[in-house]
Amino acid sequence: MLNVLRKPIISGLALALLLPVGMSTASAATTTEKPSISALTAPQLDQRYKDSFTIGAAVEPSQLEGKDAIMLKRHYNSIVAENVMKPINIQPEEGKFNFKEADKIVKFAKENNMDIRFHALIWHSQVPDWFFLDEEGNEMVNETDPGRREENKKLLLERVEKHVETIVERYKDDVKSWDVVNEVIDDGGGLRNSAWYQITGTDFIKVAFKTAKKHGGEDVKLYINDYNTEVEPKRTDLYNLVKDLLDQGVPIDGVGHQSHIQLGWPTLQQTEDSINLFASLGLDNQITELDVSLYGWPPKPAYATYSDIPADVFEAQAERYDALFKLYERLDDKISNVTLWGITDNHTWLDDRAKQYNDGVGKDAPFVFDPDYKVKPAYWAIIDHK
Ligand code: 9MR
Repeated sequence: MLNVLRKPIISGLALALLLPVGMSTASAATTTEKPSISALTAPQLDQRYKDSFTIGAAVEPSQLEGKDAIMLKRHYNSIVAENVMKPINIQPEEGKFNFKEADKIVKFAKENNMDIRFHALIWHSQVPDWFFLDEEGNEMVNETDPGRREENKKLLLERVEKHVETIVERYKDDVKSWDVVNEVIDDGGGLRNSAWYQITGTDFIKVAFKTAKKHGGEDVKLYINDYNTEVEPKRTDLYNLVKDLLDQGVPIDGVGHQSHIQLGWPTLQQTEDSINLFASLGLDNQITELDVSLYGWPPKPAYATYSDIPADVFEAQAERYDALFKLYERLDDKISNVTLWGITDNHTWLDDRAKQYNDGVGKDAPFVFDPDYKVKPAYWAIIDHK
């Protein structure tokens, strides 16, 4: 690793392609004479933003010890499970709840005074098949008889109720914010044509929110969570859905913007407009899964290893983080939490994505801490910015 990042020699075209619209290559080239110090003792990120919002990290239970645990205690005052609270892990078989791994995260958070986000009660992915099988074991989505379809719908909604009730009753005193439904809007527009939707229409969403509020009480904050909430047609479709549900009395408290973003996409203006749009409905906003990928879409070509990533790319990422956190801070009356989808660059789902598109070879680096637990230029950008 570089100890001191010096003014990079920038290939104009390469960098221009990576930068957010409106960001000049000249501004990205500013020297950041900031040392790559240990993140384990660097100034605390969560304290930097304590007057604005909490700062979270997504974790696996295996990350609750060693250096990752030190990082969590030092820089983050909120936590979310990257996987272990999803339906397939919590209720793999009907009626057989498995809270072992989820409990580890809750225990760690409580011992360290961290807020907990629950991710996610209902999702179309990482959900066991049994939810969608009828009493005879047939797939409900294939049922054509109207009477049986009604029965199936009733059964699935009962299952939603039981799943949500059991989990919320267990964690309601510990978990503040809940992703009640995740990714219900289709990328191309409209509702995602998931099994949940095919069998119940939008009733699964209504039942999930109502059940969570009924058992969680007024203090729990309930979110509808999705990615690409900044861009059309998703943003408008999510807005229309949320508005419609609110008009029907469905207890939604906020929108979770996953924010799996890139150096140059989406624009800051799109991000700001989206937060303001949902705030105009009286809702809170949370940035729930932030990572700033070094790549566009698809993520190729990718750097093979971390040390192949050029310094100017880290500088461009720092510019991006700087602009983003300035925006979040300016809108902090509308944003209560910013969660990064990982702790350091040594563990990110984006590596799998980079590998998938580059014949098994590829490394991404989306966070503000490097794989060796040192701070990156992006860290200095958001800890220091004026
Ligand atoms: O980071 C998660 C990864 O470990 C899992 O394999 C993947 C399974 O789909 O889910 C990832 O987290 C996703 C999150 O739950 C919802 N939004 C998108 C996230 C990245 O794929």
